[in-house]
Parts: sequence; structure tokens; C-alpha cells
Amino acid sequence: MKNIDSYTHTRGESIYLDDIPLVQGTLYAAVFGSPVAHGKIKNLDLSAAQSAQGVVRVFTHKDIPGQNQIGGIIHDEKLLAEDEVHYNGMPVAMVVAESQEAAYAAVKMIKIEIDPLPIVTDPREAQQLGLLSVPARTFKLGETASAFSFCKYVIEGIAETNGQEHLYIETQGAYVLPKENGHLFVYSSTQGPTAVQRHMSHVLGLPMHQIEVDVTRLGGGFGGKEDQATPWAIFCALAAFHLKRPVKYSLHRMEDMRMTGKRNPYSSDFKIGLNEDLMIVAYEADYYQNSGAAADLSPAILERTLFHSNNSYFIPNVRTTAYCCKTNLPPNTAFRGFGGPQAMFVIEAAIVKAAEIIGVSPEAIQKKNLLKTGDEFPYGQKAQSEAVPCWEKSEDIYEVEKIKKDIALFNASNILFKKGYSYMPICFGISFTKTLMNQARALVHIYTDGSVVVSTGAVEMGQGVNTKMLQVAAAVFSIDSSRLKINSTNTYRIANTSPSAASATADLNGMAVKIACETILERLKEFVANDFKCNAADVSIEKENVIVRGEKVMPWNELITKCYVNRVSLSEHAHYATPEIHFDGVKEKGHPFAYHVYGTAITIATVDCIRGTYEIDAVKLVHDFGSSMNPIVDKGQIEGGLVQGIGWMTMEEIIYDKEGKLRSGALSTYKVPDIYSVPKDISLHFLETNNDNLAIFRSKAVGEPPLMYGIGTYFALRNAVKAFNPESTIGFSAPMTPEKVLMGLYDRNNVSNKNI
Ligand code: LUZ
Ligand code: MOS
Repeated sequence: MKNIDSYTHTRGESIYLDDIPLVQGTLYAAVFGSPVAHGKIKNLDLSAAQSAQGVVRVFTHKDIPGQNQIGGIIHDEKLLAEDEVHYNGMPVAMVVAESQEAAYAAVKMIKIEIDPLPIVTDPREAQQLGLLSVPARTFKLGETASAFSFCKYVIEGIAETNGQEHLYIETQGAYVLPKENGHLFVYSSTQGPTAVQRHMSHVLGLPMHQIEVDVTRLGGGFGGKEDQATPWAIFCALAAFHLKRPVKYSLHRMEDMRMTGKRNPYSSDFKIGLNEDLMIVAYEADYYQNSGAAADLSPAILERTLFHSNNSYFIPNVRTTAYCCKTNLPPNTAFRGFGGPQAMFVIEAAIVKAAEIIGVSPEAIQKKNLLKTGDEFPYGQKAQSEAVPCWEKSEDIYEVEKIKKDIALFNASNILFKKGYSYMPICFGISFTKTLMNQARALVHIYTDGSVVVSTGAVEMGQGVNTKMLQVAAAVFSIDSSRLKINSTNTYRIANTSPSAASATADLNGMAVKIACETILERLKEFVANDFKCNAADVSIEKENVIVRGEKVMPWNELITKCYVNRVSLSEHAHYATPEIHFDGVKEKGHPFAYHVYGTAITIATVDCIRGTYEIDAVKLVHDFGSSMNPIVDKGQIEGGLVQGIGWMTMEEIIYDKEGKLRSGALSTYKVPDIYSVPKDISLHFLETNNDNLAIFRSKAVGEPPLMYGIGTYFALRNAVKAFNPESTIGFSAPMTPEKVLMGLYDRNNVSNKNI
């Protein structure tokens, strides 16, 4: 099925938050954020703002009727500051005015006096000071201490990854309409409609049934709207609640960049032990996660870091510890991969460093240690499928030996340009790590004309999930896609949704759609069987025709009309909960994932050794799709994820100064991949596998895994730098910006990105 949004997208007719026709009387909100990163509020002077032209009212925490609390996992985050501020940009007050311009103008008139408190921006420093949002967690398999003593090689090091700005094309925003009897209708650009509803209910002191959250689609989310869409919706709701007028807030890009959290930066220590056959025998890592000023989703992200410490490798002895370090930066949050990519960078760095010291190629170590079916992950789950087929297929179809020979030849005959390559195998666990979140619901109605409407908890954010939902219904009913429509995601139609996240949205909601459609189909078949005096098993629907014992007896719409006339229900609401998964957070063991997604990327890059600039020549992928439901949609996810991963690993550089002020807060200072930074060649091989029956129609989740292919780019570039300067001490600190490449080429102590 073609992406159902393609027609309106290409014509510019798709409706995003800012396209919703305004209701008369709409007011506009703007938030005043703290100008400093840490301190006690001595005085807040709102008088000028309050009397400014067009201003209706200025709100502070004192106007909150319920609890001033929006912390999702732990209750450590206020919607509006009370006595203290914890990061630069932390909301302190909100202006509501007759126009967006008036609201912004009044925000500038707010005066605040703050007694400064010490500012911490570095996660290791925070850990030293005991500033942890949650206690540290440790995963263990085997016994590392004794295992290291048997290793021929033991290598230690440090690996760091910086944050990443989500840069969804549509910024955060919401539009809240007060209805009768205290009912609030909420348009929100959120991945988590229920999260918005739940927190709004706490802050306003309203039962959840008073709050209806509705989402047609997002212009991108990438995790940035899993939790952090919530405050903007509550700001609008708070004003709508008091003023009984519609209130809208669609953030300016620079407000969004300054006030919202990003991918968590990590600084990590690793220790890897290998035997003489290059088998990895033991691995230890300590992850210092920069969580920012509140926990937000960081504790869950930290957990996923621990789940992915071994990437695609089997390691019999593992000890990993992760620290959720509290700093004076905006609370960092979910971002495609959710802590997994950060862990995978560390083990890849460990392998590359080990290879250099031992004097072998990294792929010699990588290949030897790939996961096989039955291997145990450090958290107790046994692999139900394996990393080997993708790797072997990539060697085979991409003629790797020739690639290596060509690169060697190129490097031998060029002085000013050098090429490097890398292998990047990936393994990503599919399911929310919190077992309870792995549930979804769907509502399916067939109307008397035979047309069908489907509602689910899935949020469309460009990933094509709505198209997949309709594919499921079309397949079960065997009807034409023109009969199908998807409804907006709405908390009145579908309650208690999990956010659209964890790559699991199509699986969870698709399974619910499948169950709903199958239940209706059974009723339809029973009706026909009754009518034709046969068994339901003798009845089928094929391409819009009812078939009884091989014969067409009536078309779809006639069937539907007859069922209606005979009072057969044509609607169903279904629930799906992933079977088999569980996790014990005390023992840190269990079976948290429905299945794993695998793949391998081979990356080739060229460095300009005078300028430090580079190009990605090719990324050649073999990806385990199971059996893709929609290869065009899935290819889009692979390409987009890859380029987003390359951006994170190369040019995207978030810089906070020592005062906790964002210095890369605009698109002029924060470079994201454009069409020119896309690899010249992206080859993609669809590997078909059929071991994972918890994927919808065996079509494996594809949202997050491809981002991690981008990690290969870091190592390909590093490899090219080493080809120019074998003595280079270039370390493992992403992003690999051209400046860092240049310093690596000429070996001026590699400078880490954390402190400027
Ligand atoms: N969100 C979440 C996620 O709440 N739990 C997860 O396990 C997860 N994984 C990936 C992305 N978002
Ligand atoms: Mo996400 S990082 O799947 O919201």
C-alpha cells in the first residue's frame, strides 16, 4: 500500500498543529525561561509584562490548581519554577496574550533576580558529587574479575558521545479548547497522548476523563515528544482552564532548542578482555549518563544502555554499571535508540582499541564474536535469532575483499585524501523495557456502506505507521485500501495508550487491529455460515467477495448490509499485550524483548587531509526485516535513521558553556545533515528471516535500529585519519567534526567535546 499521507504531503495539504483553523478568541502563550542554570529566585517582577499591550494574564506556579509536578518516572520536575531554577531555560512564568508577538514581547519585560548556585554540566563531576537522579544499576553475567585473569589481552579506555538535538521539522506545540463543563479538548504534537492527559490531569486537578487529547500527525518526534510534548500542552491548558478561552502555543525553533532536552550525552569507561583466538571473554563498562536537571525518561534510557552493552556480540562475562547523573542542563530525554546507541558506541570503541593494540583488524574481532541463536544476553534472555546471517550476507554481496583492496590501493596512491572503512553490526531489542507498557488497543468500525474506519493508539509522525495499520485491516478483511480510513489518535477513542516509541508502535497497535478485525471477521463468517447452512470454516472473504466452498456468493458491501439488517455487530475494540516478556528489576534478569533486530553496515568514507572535511562514499547495508509489510516505508526508515545516526556521529555538536548556556541554539551554530551530507551510495539488502512471530505479520520493527548504522561512520573516518597519520592519538569522542578530524590528522592532543 502506498503511504496514505503521500498525496496530501506532496501537495502541502497535510494538517499539522500550526495548520489547524483557529477558533475565534484564541489566545497565545509564551514561556519565560530562567536566564541562568542554577540558583534561588530572589525576586520575580511581572508588573511590566502584566500591563503590556495585548497581554491578558501572566501565570506562575501559584496559578496551578493541582500539583506542580510533571515528572514521569520520578516526581522531580516542576512545570513552573517555585523557589529555585535548575537549568537555563527552565520555565518560570507564562504570558498569555492576544497575539503571539505580544506574548513574546511581554516575556522580554519580565525581570528576575536570582542568587546563583554552583553549576554542574559534566556527568562525571555530578557522580562524584553524589548527584544521581536514581541509584546506579548494574547488570552482570558470569564473573568478570576472574575472567580477565585468563585473558591474553586486556584493554581499557574511555568513550564519549555528545547529545543530539531532535530537530523535528514541527516544533513542540499545543492548542487547547475549553468545552462545556470543564472538558478540555487538546491538540498536541505529542508521541504520548496519554502522557499529556495524565500529567495535565495532575496539574489541573481534573479527572482524566475531562481531558481529550487528539493527534492527527506530528512533523517528526524522534523521542523528543515522548515526554517533552507534555509541558507545552499543560501551559495552554492552564491558561484555557482559567481564562475559558482557546490557547495556543507553537514554539519558535530557538525556544525549542533552548528549553527542551536532547539525546543524553554519555562519558564511559570500558575494559575488554580477549583470549588469543580473539574471543571476547570479559567486558566491563561504567556509563556516566548526563540526565540533565530532572530525571524525565533518563532512568529508562539508562536501562536500555545496559541492555545493549554487548551490541551484537556474545560475551560470557559482563559487568556494566550505569549512573544517571544530574546536571544543570535541560532534562535530556528519549531520542531514537534510547540509550542503546550510546552503549553500542562504547563496545565498538573497545573493539577498535583492542584491535589496534593487538594488531588485527576490528572486523576480525567483530566477526568472531557475533551472537548466535541460544546465546545469553547479560540480562538473561537467550537470542532467538542471530547476528551472523546479516554479516555474512554483507561480505558476500558487497564484495568486501575488493572494497578493502581498492581502499588500500587508493590510500597508497593518494597523499592528500585517505579512505577508511568500518563494519557496524547492530542488534536492537524490540519492546518497551518496562513490560507493562507493551500493550495497545484498536477500535474498528465497519459502516453500512462497507467502508471501514480504524483507530489505534499509534501516533503518525512520518514513520508510516498509519499506512501499516490500514494494511493490517485490508489484509484481514481482504478488502481494497480505498475502503479504509484511519482516524486521528484520540484518548476518548483509545484509552491508556503507551507512547509511540521503542520501535514497537506498529507491532503493538497492529496486533490490536488484527485482533479487532479478526473478531469482526469471525462474526461475519458465522452469519454467512448460518445463512448458507455450513460451517464458518467453509466461508472466506477474498478480494471483496464472500466465498462459500469455493463459490462467490456475494460482494463485501452486500454482506455488510445484510449483517447490519440482521443486527450483527460491525464494531470491535481489541486489546493486545505482548506475550512471553518479563523482567525482574531486582535480579536484573528476564526476557524483556519480544525479539531482536539485526543488521550490518559497511561504511566507506574519504577524508580531505588538508581541510579535515570528509565525504561518506557509501554505506552498504544488510538489514533483517523479517518479512517487510511495506518495503518502501521501511526503506525510508532505514535511510532516515542512517542519516540521523551519521549526523549524531559527525557534524551535530551540542555545546553548552560552563554556565550551562546553550551555545549551539540555532541552525546557524548547530549543523544537521542536509542532502549533501547523505552518503553518495546507500545500498540496502532486505534480509528475509522468519524466526520472530511476535512482529506484526513477521514484519520486524524498523524505527530505531537503523540509526545505529551511523556509528560505523565514526570508525570509518577514524580509520581514514589513521591511514594518514598512523601515530594519531585520536580517541573515541563523538561527534567526529571536521575540526576533530583535522586535529587527529596532525595529532594535536585530541580535544574532547565536553568542555570549551
Ligand atoms: N521509550 C520507553 C522508549 O519508554 N521505553 C523504552 O524501552 C523505549 N525504547 C526505545 C525508545 N523509546
Ligand atoms: Mo522513542 S526514542 O522511540 O520515543
